[in-house]
Amino acid sequence: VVAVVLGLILRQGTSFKSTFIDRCEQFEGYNCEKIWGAFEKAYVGRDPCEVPMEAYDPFIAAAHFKPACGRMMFWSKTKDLVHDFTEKKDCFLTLEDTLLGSVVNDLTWCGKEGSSETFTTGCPGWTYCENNTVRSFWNRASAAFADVACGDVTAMLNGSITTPFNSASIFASIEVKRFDSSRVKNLNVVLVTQKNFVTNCTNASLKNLQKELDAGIKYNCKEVAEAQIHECSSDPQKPCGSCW
Ligand code: ZNA
Repeated sequence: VVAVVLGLILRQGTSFKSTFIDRCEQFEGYNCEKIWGAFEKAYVGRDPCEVPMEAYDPFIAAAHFKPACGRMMFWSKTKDLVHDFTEKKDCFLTLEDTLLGSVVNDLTWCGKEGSSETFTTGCPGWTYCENNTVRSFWNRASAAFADVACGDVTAMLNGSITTPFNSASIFASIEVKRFDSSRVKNLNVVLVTQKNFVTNCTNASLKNLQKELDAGIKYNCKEVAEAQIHECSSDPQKPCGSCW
């Protein structure tokens, strides 16, 4: 009994790291122990509300990746739909499909002052404090993903809300601002609509999106029914370019 309890305690302490390493090893050509070390340095031993996004710079440098021009997919308020689509159809890559985002997707983690451990409970929530461990990670990883965006870039936005382009979102506050016209040719917005959708491509927030874009980046918006996206992702016969 003692051994089992001890085992459980030890396993709890190492499970975050082993999940990180296992996910990292799905990608070829990276030193996952080194990437873990760089990641951990960002927050271990720190107040979990005082982790600025720059703390993850060494992780970003260690997990450098090659952009997939023309296939990069951004999203805001469409998390489940977009990942269902990218999982089933090998057309686009979201941040969560790359090493950068996949190692901690859907996880919570933080450190504590005076401790060298990684905790997965008792961490500050997304809005509890601005510079929290998890939020700063996504700010930094999103910035890195947007920095290398190239060719035609796609963004799946939610047409069932009144402000699909919300200035408080990471997509608006970080990613769009980093698209550089020397690399990005077009931004193609896929505005996902449901039955009683409240928004279309003439939406005021989408006007702001166009204003925010670096001069020289062309803009396109298309309303696409959510059902059409589901149909397309579940039909292996349909080629990438035919979904919208
Ligand atoms: N995979 C993630 O958990 C994640 C990914 C979290 C945050 C950002 N991202 C990047 S940024 C992603 O690759 C997209 O390209 C970008 C989407 O960020 P967004 O524009 O801020 O979109 P969103 O739908 O508002 O938020 C994205 C995700 O952030 C959500 O699904 C949540 O996991 C998290 N989040 C955002 N706001 C809150 C929140 N979680 C808890 N409370 C919140 N208020």
